[in-house]
Amino acid sequence: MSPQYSGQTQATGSVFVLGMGGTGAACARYFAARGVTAVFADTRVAPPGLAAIRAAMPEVEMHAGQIPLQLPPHVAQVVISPGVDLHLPLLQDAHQRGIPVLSDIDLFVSEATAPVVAITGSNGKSTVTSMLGQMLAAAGLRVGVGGNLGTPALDLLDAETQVYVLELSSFQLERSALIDATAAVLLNVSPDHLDIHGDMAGYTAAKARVYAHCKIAVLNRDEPDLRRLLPAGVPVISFGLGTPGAGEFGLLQRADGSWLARGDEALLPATALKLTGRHNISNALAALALGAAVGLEPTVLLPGLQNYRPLPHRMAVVASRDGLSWIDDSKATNVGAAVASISSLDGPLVLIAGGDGKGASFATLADALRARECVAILLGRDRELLAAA
Ligand code: UMA
Ligand code: ADP
Repeated sequence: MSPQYSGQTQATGSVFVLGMGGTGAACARYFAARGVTAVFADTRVAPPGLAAIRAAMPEVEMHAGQIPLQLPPHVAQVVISPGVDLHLPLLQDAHQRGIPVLSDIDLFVSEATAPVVAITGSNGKSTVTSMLGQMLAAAGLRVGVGGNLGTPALDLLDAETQVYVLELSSFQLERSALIDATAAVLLNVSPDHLDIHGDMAGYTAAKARVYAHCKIAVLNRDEPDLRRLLPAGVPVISFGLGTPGAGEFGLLQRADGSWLARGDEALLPATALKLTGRHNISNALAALALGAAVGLEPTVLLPGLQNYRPLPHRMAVVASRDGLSWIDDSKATNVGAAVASISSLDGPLVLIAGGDGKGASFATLADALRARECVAILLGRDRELLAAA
């Protein structure tokens, strides 16, 4: 069921908040500050946000362990966290009664007065979000950075902030109706979370919502299938690893190496980035394109880009000895991410991989390993499926 929106985000009755994790706790602080009464529910018996919700709203009505089948009569709005099941009877009830169901992201964008940059994709979201945040801060702007990255969006709201940079997951996008970001990007799409979204069509449709109401779309030229997801007539700034056309971001090949560039303007040698892998050059170009979409010249963004170091667990070199490197890329939690990282490394490889495949095929991972000298140590839930591939 898609979120319903009736034209208002400020409730006149109570709000029913589904989910008592980080998002639920941020909702409690948000509604408490605005004098709005709320009811909270979560299927978990001891949800992690319980204490924070009680601290913000000491007298609040809470349902931990089960979610009521129907809404109380005084409820005028439902706010739904990203991890909450969309098939709950309570949501059917809201739908039948015409009560709007919104996400915390909907509440956030309806109140944010500064430009919002919305970033999604199967891989590279956290990198591009934190990278752009650092670039904007180094350029002297007051910037709020969060969303799926960690700090719930509502906790970022601040009248002094000059630009917001939000990482959005497919779950947040699927539960949102109103996101009218100043600049939006869908970095890439490869299989992930298929256990929840059902199939690639459902997952891609959720991701594409980032563009639905955006003012400027940032588009990855290296994923031609994404172009069809853009709304008609939206202005586009593109990025990709090929030679850029006028106003586009890309790589220029010169006698002294590859340069990040806008059109024919060389900006920064690729070797100046403190990052490994071509996927990270793509991430840097995406961040520059998003910066341009909120009106910033690339040159003011370069100091922050050049000093950006990878987040923990993203191709982080843990140790190097005798020509061997130990690399922690444990945030490669889907096949596309693992393939990008593996492809960015030369030489013999010992791969330690495993966990939950979330319904995806491992075929492209097997393809990436087939041609090279590799030993794989497989563990976790889907180790047998990995071994078979
Ligand atoms: N859950 C229940 N019953 C409920 C509600 C939730 O079992 O009634 C479970 C969910 O299935 C989920 C977990 O509880 O596994 C957390 O759900 P939540 O909605 O309470 O999550 P929050 O604590 O609010 O955190 C969410 C994001 N988590 C998810 O989308 C699962 C956080 O992203 C995000 O940082 C936070 O909001 C602030 O915006 C985390 C994440 O793992 C990092 N995201 C996934 C990813 O990156 O792949 C999408
Ligand atoms: P996300 O927030 O989307 O999970 P991260 O920036 O945390 O993405 O990166 C997670 C992993 O995804 C990295 O360790 C790397 O393996 C891979 N990755 C990062 N950027 C890209 C990209 N642009 N394309 C493909 N894989 C990527």
